[in-house]
Amino acid sequence: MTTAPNPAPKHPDKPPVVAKEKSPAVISMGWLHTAKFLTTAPQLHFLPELDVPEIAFVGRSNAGKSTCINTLTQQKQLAFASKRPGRTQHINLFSLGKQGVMDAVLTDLPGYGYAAVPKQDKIRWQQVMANYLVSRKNLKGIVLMCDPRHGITELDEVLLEVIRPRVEEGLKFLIVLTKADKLKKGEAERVQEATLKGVSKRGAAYPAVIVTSAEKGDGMPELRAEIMRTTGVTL
Ligand SMILES: Nc1nc2c(ncn2[C@@H]2O[C@H](COP(=O)(O)OP(=O)(O)OP(=O)(O)O)[C@@H](O)[C@H]2O)c(=O)[nH]1
Ligand SMILES: [Mg+2]
Repeated sequence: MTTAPNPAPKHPDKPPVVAKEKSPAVISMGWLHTAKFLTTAPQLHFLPELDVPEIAFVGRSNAGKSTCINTLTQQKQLAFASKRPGRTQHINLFSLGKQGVMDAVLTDLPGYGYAAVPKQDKIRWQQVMANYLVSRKNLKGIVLMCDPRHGITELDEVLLEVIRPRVEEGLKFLIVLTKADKLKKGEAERVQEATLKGVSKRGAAYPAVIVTSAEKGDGMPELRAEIMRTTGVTL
């Protein structure tokens, strides 16, 4: 009896599929993409008390806070951004978490230093912000956003003093230089170094300074990973 030769296998053995480890940049990008509007309030005492870590974005008006939140989360209109300074006038919270389970919150705060705002409003906003930064219990990190063409301004220094006690107690503090696409080549590194030197001279806890561009995406993977690390969320 003759036996037919074995037919060639239709699917020659493939190497086993080894699941690739996802990098912190990829994991944090997916996580931040889950951001949803949670609530808005004119003052701290109207906000719900939460027990998940919160990261606040602060800085001068027009520095690029709302735009940065949209870029980090890859959502075009989550936070209201505008050419007109003074666009954000409330404390806005955005929840993060997979499968609808909130595990952290991002906060977009009104900017300070906008000249065209009446003095009374300016004082009120500054008090709202200072009160939030000093008293919000679940606040785990502050991201100070600065336009590198202005650097750290006097008003930013006032903010540094307001948050100093909390930073000394262990609150994470990051400086983000925005709009890097508006700088000439090499200038970003120079401003980054000068900012670091300036801040550490003032005795603030040594912060990381990240250079970003919402236009080009520079620095976003680094900032996403840093935010996720600060919240302590692991996926
Ligand atoms: N070229 C460039 N423009 C940017 C970048 N980030 C923000 N902008 C622009 O800067 C302007 C202000 O941005 P916003 O995000 O509204 O600034 P904000 O800090 O939230 O301002 P307030 O809400 O007033 O405190 C807008 O016209 C943005 O398009 C960036 O990385 N590159
Ligand atoms: Mg804004």
